[in-house]
Amino acid sequence: METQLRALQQEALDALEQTRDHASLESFRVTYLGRKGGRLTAILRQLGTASPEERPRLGQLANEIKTEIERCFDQRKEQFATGASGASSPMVDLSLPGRYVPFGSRHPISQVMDEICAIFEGLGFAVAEGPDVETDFYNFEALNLPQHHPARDMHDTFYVTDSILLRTHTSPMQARIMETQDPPLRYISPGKVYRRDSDITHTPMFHQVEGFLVDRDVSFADLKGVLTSFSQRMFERDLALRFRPSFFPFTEPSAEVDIACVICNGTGCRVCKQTGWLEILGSGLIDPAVLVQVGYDPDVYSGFAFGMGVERIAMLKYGIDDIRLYYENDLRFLSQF
Ligand code: 2U9
Repeated sequence: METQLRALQQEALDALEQTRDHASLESFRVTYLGRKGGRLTAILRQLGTASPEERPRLGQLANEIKTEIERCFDQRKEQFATGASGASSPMVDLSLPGRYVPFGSRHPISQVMDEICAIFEGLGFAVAEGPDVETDFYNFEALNLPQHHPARDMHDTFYVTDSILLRTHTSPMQARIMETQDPPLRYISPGKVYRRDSDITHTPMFHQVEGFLVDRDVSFADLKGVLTSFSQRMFERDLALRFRPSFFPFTEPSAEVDIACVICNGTGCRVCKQTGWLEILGSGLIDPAVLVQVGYDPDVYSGFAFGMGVERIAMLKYGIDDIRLYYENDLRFLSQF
């Protein structure tokens, strides 16, 4: 039996040398060390047939051999785990292509909002974000929209209490800045705004970037220069701009700004409804009543302000025709940006 044990030890250690991967190592374990039907277990079972004088010595030898095979087995396993087996192991095949790791990207609205902010920062504007939950005072009163003013109806406001609401535009932040700082000031406020409205062109929450500049001798020409510069950078071409008279309670005079249609370049198509123009933002010179509200002397200071919907700008830039696509979390849409 001793000869048998020593032969098995040699055979097992040779076989271990031949293992090349985890699969062949496992098959080695089953063949030599397995509890049921393993070669060593089979010899140990025969111990009972040895003479009582021989049995302790053979038992000890068998245990030593088992421990040695197990030690070499563990060592081999460790070599495979660290890739140090020495053999040309198929464990690490450097020619295999890498595994695909799915990665996300910023939402198209966030991307366009960042782009708008970067353009205005390049024109010297600072960025200030404010709270989504506002007071009636900063959202309406400070912006020349007193209680019962008919223009409040345009905003379809979500009220939290009688005097607390979800902001309907980002201008309240600008009123807060004007109230606490002295001109010259140049700020933009990006962020979420809320209105009770939902259809193909409106969602109850959307994003705006609004901006203002206050200094001495600010004129409509300054507003035109800044917005022309912004539009040409945003739409990456030398576009024509059109300023159409309009009305906002916080600006006087007010103008809506159109760009030459980015699809047909002004000749008329389905997107611009044959007009050749696309509305991109609202603007105007800050109403003297707003300047007085925040403590500025309107005879010394003047300013301009503008506001745009980010969803609309992104729709025009990328040719998106339904605002709801932004908020359906459909990866087939989102992964295109
Ligand atoms: C202060 C004073 C005046 C901000 C302005 C607009 C014109 C405007 C809309 C465009 C589409 C909002 O996203 S939209 O629905 N905004 O047309 N916003 S002037 O005027 C201000 C802001 C702050 C203190």
